[in-house]
Amino acid sequence: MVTSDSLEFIVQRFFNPDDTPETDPVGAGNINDTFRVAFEQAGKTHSWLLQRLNHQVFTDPEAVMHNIRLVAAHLSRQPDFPLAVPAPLPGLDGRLLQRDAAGNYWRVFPFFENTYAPEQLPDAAVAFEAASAYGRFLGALRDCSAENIRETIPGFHDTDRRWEQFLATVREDPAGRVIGVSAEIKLLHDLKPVFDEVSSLKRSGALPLRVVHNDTKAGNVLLDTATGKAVAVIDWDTIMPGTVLSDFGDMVRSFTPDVVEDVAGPVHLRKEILDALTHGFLETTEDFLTDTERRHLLLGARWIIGEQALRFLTDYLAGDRYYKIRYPEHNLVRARNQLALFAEL
Ligand code: GN1
Ligand code: MG
Repeated sequence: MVTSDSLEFIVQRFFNPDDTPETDPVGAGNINDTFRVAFEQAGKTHSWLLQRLNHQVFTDPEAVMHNIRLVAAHLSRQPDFPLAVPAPLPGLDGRLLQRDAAGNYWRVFPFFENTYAPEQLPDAAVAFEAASAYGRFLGALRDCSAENIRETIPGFHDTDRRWEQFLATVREDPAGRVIGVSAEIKLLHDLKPVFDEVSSLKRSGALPLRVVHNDTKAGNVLLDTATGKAVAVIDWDTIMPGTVLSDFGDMVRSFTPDVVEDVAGPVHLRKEILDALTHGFLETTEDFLTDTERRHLLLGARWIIGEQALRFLTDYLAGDRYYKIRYPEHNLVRARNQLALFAEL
C-alpha cells in the first residue's frame, strides 16, 4: 500500500499546497492505486485524481504517458469530439510522472465531479450510452496512426502467448492449487478453439490494426449523475494497436452479467444488455467498421471472456501475483464467473 508520507510528498510535487489536502482512495481498479485529492479554497472544493502507476505491470511508465499525451492531443484537435479529454496535469517541474522515494510513479488527472462509473449492474439505457461513448471514442481514434503508439504491455491480447503461460503455470503449479481446479482447467481447454479462431483471423490480416482502448469495462466510462449522459472514457494506460473485437468483447464481459465480477455467482448473461451494447456500438461505429469486424463482434466477446477466465485462473494458480485480491479465492471466483458467462454466451 501507499504510505501517507509518500502521498504528501507527491502532492507537494504537483501542487505545492499551503495546507495538506484531503486524500481518499477512489475507484475499483485491479492494478493502479487511485486517490481523490481535494483542496479547500474560499469555501469551495477543487478535486484532482492522483494515481500511482503500477510499474510491475506497466514496466515502461514513460511509454504509457507518451501514448496518453498523443491520444489527448489527437482528440483535442477534434472540435466535434463529444467527450471530455482527461489530459494529465504536469508536476511543478513540467514532468507528467513524479517519483517518490520508494521509486513509485505518480500522475494527476482531472477529477470529473458529478459523474459515476456504471460498475454496479447497469441497466439497458446505461449500457447503450456507454457503448455509444466507447464507439465514438474509437471513431475519433480511427485516423490516429498505430505506428506512433507504443506497446505498453507487450502481447497484452496475444492469447496464444497467454495460453502458453497458462500451460506452464499448470505444469509448475507454484502455489499447489492445480489439484483444486481441474474442472476449471478442463473448461479452458474446451474453449481453446475460440482462441484459435481469433488467432487465425488475426494472422489472415482480415482485421484492421487500429488504435483501441483495450480496457473498455463498465468501470472505465463516466456518466453524468444527473442526466446519465456519457462524460468521458477514462483509464488510457492500455491504449495500444489492436482490434475493435476486444473492445466490444470487454463491454459484453463487464456489462452483461447479473452479478459483479468479484462476487461469487451463479452468473447469468442479461440478453437485453447485450442488445443495448450492440445497438449503441453499431450506431456510433457504422461509418468506419469493416464488414469483417462487424460480423465478428460476438466472437470478440467470446474471445475476451475466455481470455479473462484464462488470465484470472493463471493468476490464481501462480499465487495471486498480478491482480489485487481482497479475499483468498478472489481470482478463482473471478475465473469461475467468466467461465459461467462464456457458457451462457
Ligand atoms: C484490470 O486495472 P483495471 O481494473 O482497469 C486489467 C484489465 C482487466 C481488468 C479485469 C492492465 O483492469 O485488463 O480486464 O482488470 N488491466 C491490466 O477487471 O491488466
Ligand atoms: Mg485499466
